[in-house]
Amino acid sequence: MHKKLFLISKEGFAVSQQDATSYGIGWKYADQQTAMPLKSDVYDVVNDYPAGFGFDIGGIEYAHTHNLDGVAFTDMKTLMVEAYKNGGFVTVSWHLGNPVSGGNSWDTTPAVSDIIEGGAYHETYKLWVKRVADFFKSVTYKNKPIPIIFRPFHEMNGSWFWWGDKNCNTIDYIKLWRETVNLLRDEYNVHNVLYVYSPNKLNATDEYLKYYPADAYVDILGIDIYDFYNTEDFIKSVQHDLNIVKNTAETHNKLFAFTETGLEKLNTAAWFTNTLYPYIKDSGICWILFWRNHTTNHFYMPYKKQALENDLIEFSELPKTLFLKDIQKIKIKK
Ligand code: BMA
Repeated sequence: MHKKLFLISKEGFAVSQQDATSYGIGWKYADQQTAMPLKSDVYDVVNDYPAGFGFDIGGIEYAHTHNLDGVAFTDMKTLMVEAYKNGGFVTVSWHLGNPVSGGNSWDTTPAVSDIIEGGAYHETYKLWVKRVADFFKSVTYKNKPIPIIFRPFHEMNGSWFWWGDKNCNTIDYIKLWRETVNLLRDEYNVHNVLYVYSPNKLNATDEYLKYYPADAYVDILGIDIYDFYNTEDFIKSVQHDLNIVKNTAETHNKLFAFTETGLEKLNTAAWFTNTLYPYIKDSGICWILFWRNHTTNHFYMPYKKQALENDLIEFSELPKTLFLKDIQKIKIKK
């Protein structure tokens, strides 16, 4: 998978979406067919699937049957395998609950120091990681676990999650990351994962590597930047931050990606072709992930008859945008 991502980055970038086949505006997978052709808002507009498929495993830690957004883990598994067997790739975020308070990811009760080694909730956390491990190992195609691009504890430089900046100290954050990787890899034998480090948009005083767990624990560098209805500010951040990520990736010999982005409700004309494309086309990212299409108040990709439908079609025809059919052509020479 690493090699394929590298080859992708030489041709352009893989256009990806969170929950692209899980649900969209006015439909959900659970009511659809079980194999390709699967429904997808992106497919309805551009006649092709995204190249990358994002999923979130929040809820798996409690052994829930559905994730925090109502997607059944059994369905998620099917959709991950469908994505992979058709030449796409799978990224996974984890909006996990707060192990100390029992609240959600946005419950900022301090918890990181309690779940790392020596903490009162360490055993609970180990069980949580075991559940993640069991899930990752169970997503198989031809009897082999498929590659998973895992992006845990994201946006740690913000303070909205319990693992974020003001809610834990950097040393503990790094310990948590390393222990998580060690548990997955060495204790629970998970070997189908690439790990992505992805801070949120950098503020003036933020240092990209402040929470970096070290090269041995990270495979790919990333950044999350949303457009909060401020085109100028968004473009500035995209240029500035992607440049830092690129330089850092070069020094550390890593691939890098634009791990989350979007403009909620897509109400800026020509957002894909004008606001976004010019600033990412030569950035060197291997993929870009747009967030989910939940409702008409919370969506990030055009659907049929949405105002930016034609803009997404134009975007898909630009030289660097790669959808599923484009990356199917990229073959790894053995
Ligand atoms: C956030 C929002 C939430 C969602 C979470 C995890 O950005 O979309 O509604 O629950 O991601 O997918």
